[in-house]
Amino acid sequence: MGLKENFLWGGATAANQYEGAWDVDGKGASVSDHCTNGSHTTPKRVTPEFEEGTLYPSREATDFYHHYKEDIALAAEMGFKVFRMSVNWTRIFPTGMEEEPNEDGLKFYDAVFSELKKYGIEPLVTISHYELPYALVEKCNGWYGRECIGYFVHYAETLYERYRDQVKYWLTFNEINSGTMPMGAVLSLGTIKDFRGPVNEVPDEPQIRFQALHHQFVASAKVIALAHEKYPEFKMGNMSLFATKYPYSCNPDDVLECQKQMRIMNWFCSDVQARGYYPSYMEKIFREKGIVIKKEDGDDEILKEGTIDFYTFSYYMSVCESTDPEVLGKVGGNLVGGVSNPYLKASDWGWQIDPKGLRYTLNEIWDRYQLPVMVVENGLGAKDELTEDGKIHDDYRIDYLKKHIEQMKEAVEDGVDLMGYTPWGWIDVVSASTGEMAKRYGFVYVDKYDDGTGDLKRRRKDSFFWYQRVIESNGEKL
Ligand code: BGP
Repeated sequence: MGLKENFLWGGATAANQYEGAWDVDGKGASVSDHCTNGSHTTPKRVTPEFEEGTLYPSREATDFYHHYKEDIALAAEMGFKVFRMSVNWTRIFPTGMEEEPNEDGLKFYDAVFSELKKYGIEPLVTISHYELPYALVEKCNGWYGRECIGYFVHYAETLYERYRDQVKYWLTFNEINSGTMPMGAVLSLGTIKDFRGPVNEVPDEPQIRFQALHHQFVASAKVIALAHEKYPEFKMGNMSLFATKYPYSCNPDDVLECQKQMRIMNWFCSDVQARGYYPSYMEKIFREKGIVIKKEDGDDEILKEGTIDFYTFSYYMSVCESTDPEVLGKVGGNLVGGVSNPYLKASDWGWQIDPKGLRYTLNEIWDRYQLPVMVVENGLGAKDELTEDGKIHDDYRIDYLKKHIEQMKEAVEDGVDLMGYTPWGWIDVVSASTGEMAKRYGFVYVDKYDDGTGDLKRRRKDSFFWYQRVIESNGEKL
């Protein structure tokens, strides 16, 4: 059977981690621009004012802004059919609140899309990927403020009108469900008014986060409904961070706990976005957490009208859930909580590698929604070494991706309607969780380092040539 003939092979990036040029041609500051660098052991910090002498890695990132032609040529050389990117909200509306868009910002994406077209590469655009205007944090505590909905709709409409002939595939919010976790308050929801400090010390405020998420659901549904009404050629997707969970043991208590955590973390947001209403299981969970969602008249209708056409997600790892205090005390989890799985190995950043989990997840998603699915992020963040002759032998990355593609193919055999695959950070970008450059995912190496040095030269890693062959053979030659 194999993958579809028109399978969308490509790679993924986000403006805040890739573009740089943070204050060029009228761009305003986003939440990411206010984040310092960190590492696996030292969390990055948010600073409301910019500190003299501190490194803010998103500012230059790996400078797609000035390298887009070269980078798109590299993507084309690998045979990309699709190019996942995001638009930097503050390049179009520097504070998020302007009436008129910044023409220079719009022109940049005109140029990017026409370059992609030159090579027959389809853009896949995330409208909001951790790039909330910082001015909206100050004005209304980010997405906690209902007025964000209006600003976002105006922004999305501006993009639709301008790029209607260039862009067909859109995702509304990157990893919208990261707002269910405390750390989602920073990059995803921007509910950090007056907060300063390490990102892992951001206060855990479920009432605020889930209210902010409600505003994102309404905003997402509004722009999806608008697209369906005015731009019927558009295909609109969600984007969820899928952190697959297994019960740590077959103790029914663990199984039930796992089901609950799967619902809160992995299903809740996409249930709303795919089905058009809040799932009934959340009522009890909200009660337990003392959360009351304030809805306005008409919100329920909006959610119903704005459901997605296809389902996308990021997949890096899985984790286990346990109720046993002894296990909980002994076995640490990873970024997404839980406890680690004794059958799996982890990356240097503690993310547990689980290719079969991808097959399992694809099947679960397909069974639940019966919508076309796309894996829009996956990959191994690892330290790469440059050899003396400027090569990067990243066989560990090839091994990771190969095993995940194998499992995607199994899922297709299982009957999943899989549209495409865009591994994360196909070219090295700044890490979202730590702000590091050392955590690299790319097929293309960028000479840029954690102290801010580097001349931004691009180099093809071994995985570059491997992926080129994978695409050429439509996934047959792994
Ligand atoms: C996802 C984000 C991306 C990306 C990726 C890898 O959560 O959508 O923006 O960065 O994870 O994470 P990290 O960069 O922290 O390794």
